[in-house]
Amino acid sequence: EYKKAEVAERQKLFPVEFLKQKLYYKSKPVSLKSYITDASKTGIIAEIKRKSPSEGSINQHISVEEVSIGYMQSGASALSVLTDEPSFGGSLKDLEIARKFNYCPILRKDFMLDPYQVYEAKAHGADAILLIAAMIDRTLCQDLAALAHELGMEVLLEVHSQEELDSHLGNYADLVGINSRDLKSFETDLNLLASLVDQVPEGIVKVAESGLKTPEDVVKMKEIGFQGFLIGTTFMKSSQPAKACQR
Ligand code: IGP
Repeated sequence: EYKKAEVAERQKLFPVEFLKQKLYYKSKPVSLKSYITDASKTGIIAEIKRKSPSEGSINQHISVEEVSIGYMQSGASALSVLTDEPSFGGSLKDLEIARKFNYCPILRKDFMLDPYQVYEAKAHGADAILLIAAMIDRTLCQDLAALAHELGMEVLLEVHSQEELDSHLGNYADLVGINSRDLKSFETDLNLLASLVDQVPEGIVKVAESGLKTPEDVVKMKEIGFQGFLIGTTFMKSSQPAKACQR
């Protein structure tokens, strides 16, 4: 996997000790969980995503500053910023810009497999990290989550099947996201969200991820028990992502 090499490279250039000196490393994070469950808010986590393996180019020439502020003005509860460059065209710089201009929870969206990335997330202003059950085993998941908590961040655990839920769910996840997109075929299936939502224990914040296209989709997911709604492509495809979010 390219991720490991990429992480090792950055770690050589910017050791953890360097990250710890950064401004945002010391700042107090905001709680994704509490913003998502705040009944006066929409529960929408609006994503900054320039391109993706399934869509190719989505919206390459955006200004993160403009789009992120627009999302917040349109009523999003939180932001998700992709920091993976090869597949999604994102960067830690994007994360830092989103942070600089917004006081809201920000999720670092990347393939996390090394503690170094957790330090990076914090140092560049993230309030929460994503951990993907399909990518890492439960032990690593727990270790990365423990470090995230130590640094004051929350953890969104992403699952795509009953098996992943059974193998990875523990008390270390602050929120559970069910991804409707099959990471192999890239197909999204909202029925999967409906079939899995009841399997997530009561009391855990549930986030519907991927493939949400219309306001009706969001209403439907809310009705079946989701509190958070992670939306990228639908917003980013629009020439004015914030306007799309407003609907
Ligand atoms: C957003 P969509 O269909 O609205 O663009 O999906 C988000 O769920 C998706 O980007 C995503 C993702 C991921 C990306 C979910 N899990 C893991 C990269 C890695």
